Amino acid sequence: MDAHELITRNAAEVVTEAEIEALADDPEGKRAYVGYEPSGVLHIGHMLTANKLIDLQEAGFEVTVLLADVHAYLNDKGSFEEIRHTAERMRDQFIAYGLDESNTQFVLGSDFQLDDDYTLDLHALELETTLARAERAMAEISSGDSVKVSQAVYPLMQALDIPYLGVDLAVGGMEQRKVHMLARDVLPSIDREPPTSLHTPLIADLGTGRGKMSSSEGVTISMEDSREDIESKVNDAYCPPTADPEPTDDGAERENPVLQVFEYHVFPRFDAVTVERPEEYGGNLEYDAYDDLEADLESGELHPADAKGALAEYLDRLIAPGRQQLAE
Ligand code: IYR
Repeated sequence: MDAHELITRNAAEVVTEAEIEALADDPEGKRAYVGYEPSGVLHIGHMLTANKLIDLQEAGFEVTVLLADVHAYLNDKGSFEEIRHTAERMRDQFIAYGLDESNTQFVLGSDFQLDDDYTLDLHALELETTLARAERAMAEISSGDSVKVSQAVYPLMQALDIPYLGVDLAVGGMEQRKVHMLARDVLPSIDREPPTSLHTPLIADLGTGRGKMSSSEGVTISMEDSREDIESKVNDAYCPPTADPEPTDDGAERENPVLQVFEYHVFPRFDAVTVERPEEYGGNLEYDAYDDLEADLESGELHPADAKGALAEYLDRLIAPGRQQLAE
């Protein structure tokens, strides 16, 4: 797979395509980053952007993981001391998950976001941004209903992190896109380049196929899950046997989260996937590519129960090192 393919595979969007092509032409030593509000234990949402960081490392990039302790504090996630403690646990989880340790720099937000220069630049961005724009940027990130001043500061700090960390590429889930668009608009006002960004897709809730999988609601997978937990969550997952999933009562679209987890979590990390089946049901199936598995599920060649059995097995393999690390 060439650098451009590694960078863009499974991305929901890149901004802009031309800027990504320039990075792909000479990826060696370029730096990409993702910021995470510390939560201690990795869940499947973290794993999705981490898979992209692993792709980028394979393409020649260096990677920064920002443990965004000040952002978590601004987003009302607990006392600063608690957040700092969980940030430390998170680092080891990312390494256990498969980020290349020799090529990953972990940075705490509070290591640079409280410096004088950063603070003055932040105030300059505050002068350039309306409250309405900051609020819009946070629509899919903020916790809590009422808008606090802290939530207007948050996206401006996230924008400023990009030049302060000296990164060439900002990576995040689609819920981060409005912050990155804000960054493109406001950073030139303080003589900084508009950043290039890449966004990963949102995965539907495992149980229902609706909305997005999240750690706070619905069913998710985390590094704390035992093999039995994974088996039971995957077994209960929504997985219609054909390409035409049942509509919801409100007519909203439903995704097939079992297929999405195969596509975004399993195939990027394994060269081939084996679905075990007893001989009387046709024996094992081997897949080198996600599309073939999807086609077989949709044609009925692959039964949802067999697909789920394989999914639990591969998810368990991805999670086992992190689970082990948590037990130490
Ligand atoms: N907004 C992210 C956390 C975050 C991301 C980046 I990229 C930053 O520079 C700072 C914070 C979240 O929702 O988890």
